[in-house]
Amino acid sequence: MDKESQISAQNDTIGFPISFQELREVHILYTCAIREICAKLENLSQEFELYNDRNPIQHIKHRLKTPESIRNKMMRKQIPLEFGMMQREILDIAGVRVICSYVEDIYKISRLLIRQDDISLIKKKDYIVSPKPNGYRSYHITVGIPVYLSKETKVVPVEIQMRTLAMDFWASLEHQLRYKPEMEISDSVRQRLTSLAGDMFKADVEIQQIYQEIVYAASSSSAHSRAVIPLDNTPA
Ligand code: 0O2
Repeated sequence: MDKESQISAQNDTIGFPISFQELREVHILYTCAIREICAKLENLSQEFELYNDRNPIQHIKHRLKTPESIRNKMMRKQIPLEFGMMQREILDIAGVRVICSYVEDIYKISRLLIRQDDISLIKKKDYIVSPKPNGYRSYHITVGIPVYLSKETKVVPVEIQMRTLAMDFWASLEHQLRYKPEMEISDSVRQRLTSLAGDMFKADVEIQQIYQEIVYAASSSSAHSRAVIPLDNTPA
């Protein structure tokens, strides 16, 4: 399918009138915003690596929310199915997922990102400090980032989900299980999943402590003279 028919096919599933031109503009705008955020995250990660001899970001994924998923969310939240309402109310059309090595890296990287002059914090949900009842843990921030076009500048929202490898392992598999329509998840399986999320968080805490002990031992020995950027877990 060529790009033009792909966009018109998506248009059929969005559920409200939107011109081909508008759809293309949205696509370009949100894609640019994702690119800007990814570049900023990669820059921060590289600088961090220079001073700490390790990469705080394991990998970065991104996606544009599908028209079907946008429509479902608008219907679920009883948002009128209009183009303007979509732009105003749906703040996760552009999504970036950042998988970090340690819990402390999540807070460090998010703080460094938010304090950049052209970034505005729109909202923050800390599911690490306050996990969801099912055990889901992740740090979500929605930021506004300017996209400079030839005739105007638009501030575009991007939802950034930050997690450790363990949190991502759990969330990815739980998401797969939840969306298998042929499978009914029993209460006991739900409880096992929730308990597993807790165990994985314990592993996150333990591995971070091991890391900190190793760094502390290395920095107090005279052989290790490089300065290590101090880290803390204070949420942004
Ligand atoms: P997809 O396909 O990931 O885009 P809000 O936007 O804040 O008004 P919302 O969307 O409920 O309301 O926000 P929230 O709670 O921050 O969750 C948004 C996203 O977090 C979800 O996107 C998931 O990616 C992830 N998430 C939240 N809770 C869970 C969970 O219990 N398990 C898993 N695996 N992921 C979760 P979407 O909208 O589901 O879709």
